[in-house]
Amino acid sequence: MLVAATGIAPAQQLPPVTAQVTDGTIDVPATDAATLDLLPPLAANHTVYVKLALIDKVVEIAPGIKYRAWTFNGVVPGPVIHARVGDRIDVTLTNKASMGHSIDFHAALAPPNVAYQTVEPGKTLHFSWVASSPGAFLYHCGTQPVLMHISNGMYGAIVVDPTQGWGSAAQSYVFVQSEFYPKRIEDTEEYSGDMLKMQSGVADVVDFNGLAFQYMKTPLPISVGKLVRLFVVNAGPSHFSAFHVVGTLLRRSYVDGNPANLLVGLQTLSIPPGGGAVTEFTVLQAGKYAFVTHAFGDADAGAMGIFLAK
Ligand SMILES: [Cu+2]
Repeated sequence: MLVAATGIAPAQQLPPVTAQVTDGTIDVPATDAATLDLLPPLAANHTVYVKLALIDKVVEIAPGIKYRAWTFNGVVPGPVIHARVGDRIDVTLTNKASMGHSIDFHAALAPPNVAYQTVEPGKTLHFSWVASSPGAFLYHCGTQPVLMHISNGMYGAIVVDPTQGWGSAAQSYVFVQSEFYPKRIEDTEEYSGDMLKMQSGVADVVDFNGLAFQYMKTPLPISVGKLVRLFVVNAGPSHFSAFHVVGTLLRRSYVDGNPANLLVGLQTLSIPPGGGAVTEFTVLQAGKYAFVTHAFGDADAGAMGIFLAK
């Protein structure tokens, strides 16, 4: 595939996107929540098979807070998808949940009413598209009300590598920032989403990768003097991320993850809801380096973690 200096393949090279809906559901292997901060390996044959089951699932969103989530494959965020420019993304979305859902890929050029149509329970949608632009992108459920479907856990990251790759890094991590608006369900220990809170935008829980404070409890290892690369996507639904690593500068950042969108020497990286970025840094001494959204109300609500440099 021919690619311009922007890293983007010309749209006229892309095949049209069609979709098929069939009756019945398929079995999809469960996703291990421990894999949600890592890039999976690339597909060997330039076709990435993405099989996602829509599942209602109770997940922990903050220590002790059990939330009745709507999920892609039983995890929040959904599985990390990894492709490179030119790869075909072959999507099968099978609905085992109690209501209709859909999937909207920010990395794709596709007619939304075709590819992002709502799939009713007991049905399966199939479509494919070709990744034409490198970056760190959001995917999410686009069924109305989108505010509620995103707030309830229906989002994930897709990373599209540029044709020349990202270059070597000692560590790479994927972060999806998001907010939750929980309300206790009467006579239970569980929570569900509160639409009024979602509309007000005052979140009780803000997190990286679906669980508030998880990387405070389990710091992520990095190596002194070696490049660290982060793929950061902001699912929102409503809060900006002011991504910041305490004790270093972000040496290079790519807005939405396209290397043509280079920013250097940032203290804080702004990532809008529905946006993404790739950012790189190095630390020069061993220690504990916190990462936060510098919107500190949100850090206080759980969007903070630790890199442990050795
Ligand atoms: Cu949904």
